[in-house]
Amino acid sequence: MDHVTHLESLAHELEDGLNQASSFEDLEQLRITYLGRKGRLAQILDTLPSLPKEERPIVGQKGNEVKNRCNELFAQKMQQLVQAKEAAELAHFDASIPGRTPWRGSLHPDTLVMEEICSIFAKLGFRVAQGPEVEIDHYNFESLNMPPDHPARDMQDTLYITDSILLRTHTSPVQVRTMLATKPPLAIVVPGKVYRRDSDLTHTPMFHQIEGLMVGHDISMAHLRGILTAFVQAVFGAQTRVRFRQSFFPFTEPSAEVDISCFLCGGKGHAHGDVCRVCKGTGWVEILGCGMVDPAVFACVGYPEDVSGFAFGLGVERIAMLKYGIRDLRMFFENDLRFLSQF
Ligand code: 2NL
Repeated sequence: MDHVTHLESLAHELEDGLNQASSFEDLEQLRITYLGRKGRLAQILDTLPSLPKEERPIVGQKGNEVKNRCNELFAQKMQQLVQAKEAAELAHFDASIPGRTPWRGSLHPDTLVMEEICSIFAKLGFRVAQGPEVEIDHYNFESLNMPPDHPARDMQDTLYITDSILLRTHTSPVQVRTMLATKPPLAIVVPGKVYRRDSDLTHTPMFHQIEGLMVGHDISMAHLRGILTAFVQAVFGAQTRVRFRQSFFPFTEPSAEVDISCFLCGGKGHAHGDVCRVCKGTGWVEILGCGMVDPAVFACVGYPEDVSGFAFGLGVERIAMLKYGIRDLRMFFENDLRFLSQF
């Protein structure tokens, strides 16, 4: 057989071989056999120098043709095998299997309660104000009718940074700052962290408070009662009743503590024959402290004598414990995801 016929039959043999091939390994074997450095094509072309001079270009040209044809056949087969592999993988892929649900974050109960309460007061016309947690003695105590020798200062164990700089013990200094910067009338709520030198089962050195302040002409205790009633009914339901008990705070006169009718037993004091666990049988639950702003506070911020106003303060953790039935205050500060992810 002459070289040209030999080369032509090479391509046909490769085609037959490729038709039999079923894997990438088969393909590689064929490539080595036909196109490798010592493969069948190379073997034929290696004899080129020994051919008569006039045959060399013809055989050389044929050799190139066959080489190109073989490369084409390999490329085709390669594409077929890749497609077959992808099809086989797709046959195992079940698009109906549900995906893994990503882990989602959730808001801390303190955050939820502060956001809910602030949005209720926003609808009642209050603005939200915030201020520093590191305060000066003057804004935290003096301006609030508690001079250095005032016995009320002992009521709060304070965390001092220097003689006159401290961690705020309530959010009231933010109201003082707001009054110094704003003329009356004014209505604000102030949510935030507060600090006390106190740590046991029911007290933590840091906790959260929301205070409210409304100042204007002829603001009375009736406005206070109306606003607080709207507020507790928004949080605990429209059937909730409020009761004022006389109390004392250095910065308000008169002062009161506010109870709401128990949201669990509806004020009956018992449920299913048992003493109600929320109100302990009294039918009432203490919710916040409040009062009419003492004129000494207005004097301190330079407000005119003819304004009046009310203020109130509540503990956020206390409200969250009542609202979500949380029994242990320590849960709020342990950052246990089993607790936090429930909200
Ligand atoms: C409570 C009681 C209260 C205030 C806070 C206040 C603020 C200014 C002026 C007058 Cl600037 N009062 N705040 C008034 C009464 C009660 O908090 O038991 N909080 C947990």
